[in-house]
Amino acid sequence: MIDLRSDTKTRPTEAMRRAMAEAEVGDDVDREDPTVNKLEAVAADLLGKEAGLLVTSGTQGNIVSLLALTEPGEKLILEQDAHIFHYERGGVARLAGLMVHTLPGHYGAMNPAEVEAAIWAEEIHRAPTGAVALENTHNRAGGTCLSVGYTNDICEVAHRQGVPVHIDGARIFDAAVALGVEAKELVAAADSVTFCLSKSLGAPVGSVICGREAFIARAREYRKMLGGGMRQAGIIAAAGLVALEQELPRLHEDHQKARRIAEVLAELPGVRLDLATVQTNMVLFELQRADMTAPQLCERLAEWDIQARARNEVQIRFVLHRDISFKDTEQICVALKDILGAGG
Ligand code: TLP
Repeated sequence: MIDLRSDTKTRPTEAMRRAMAEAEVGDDVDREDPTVNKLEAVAADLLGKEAGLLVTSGTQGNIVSLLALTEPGEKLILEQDAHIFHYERGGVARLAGLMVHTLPGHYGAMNPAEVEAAIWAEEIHRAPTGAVALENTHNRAGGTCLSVGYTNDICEVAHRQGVPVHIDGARIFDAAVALGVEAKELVAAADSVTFCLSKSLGAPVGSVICGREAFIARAREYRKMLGGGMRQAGIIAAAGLVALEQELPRLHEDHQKARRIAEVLAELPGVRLDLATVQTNMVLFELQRADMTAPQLCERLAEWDIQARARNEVQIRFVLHRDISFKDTEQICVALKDILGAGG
């Protein structure tokens, strides 16, 4: 099966499995796991931050970061389509006691002036703003990138009022590759960043939070509180190290595959696709046809051994990743032309 549902679907490579089997391990709760320590140092170095912290998932990375940056009762400013808002079980409200203030975005980017206005001045009636969170790449916008300049602008606006900025960088390296910059430039002005080993990087488990030493020390406590102290976690970290070494250099290939599919799709009848959103490894489009809904298209693709998932009756997201080859990509294009070529 060719699985377009998510880049979370990848299986670990042979090199990852070997590294996991051979990993030197220890008790990470006591910071005795050399492989975890190495991954955290490598990650921090890649992102230009003082320290790193391995966590179980992107969701845990975001909640731990926000717990460490904020106090209960404060406000979290988010783009209205943010993953934290839509897909993380409302953890920021339940676990961190944060009130969410969402703002509209353009390709996932909030207007800095609106962010500035949303950071309420200290006043007896107002909840203080605890943090602003950005998402790069932006999942629901179709994998779009936030530039260095934009990120710096938001951080400047927030920092001027003493508010920290967290970046949900689940796919930050995809943004870096697509923008032709170093990932550390994209997060330099932010206080914390989470990136995922288990998305486009293809590792089986794990995410890493990076930031200043003092922030990471606090985050480590919250990770423990949430049950994320994983003991001999070097088994997981070993695959993460391989991912950073071997998968980072090939992320651009996933972007080429997404582009190829998007260009084919955009020409087909009843497909609404904004090619400007196709910046990384995702293809987000709508099917506006009398003869077929988005879930029905997924059913037809299954007949070609292609798995895809509709977001609703009209919208579909394809995600390209290491387990989909260029040959598979051509097969996807053939299937799409066959299924959607006629009618409309
Ligand atoms: N996204 C997954 C699903 O949860 C929808 C996907 O298939 O794209 N931030 C962003 C931007 C994400 O895309 C995701 C996962 C997360 C955080 C959460 O990561 P996990 O799944 O590791 O908790």
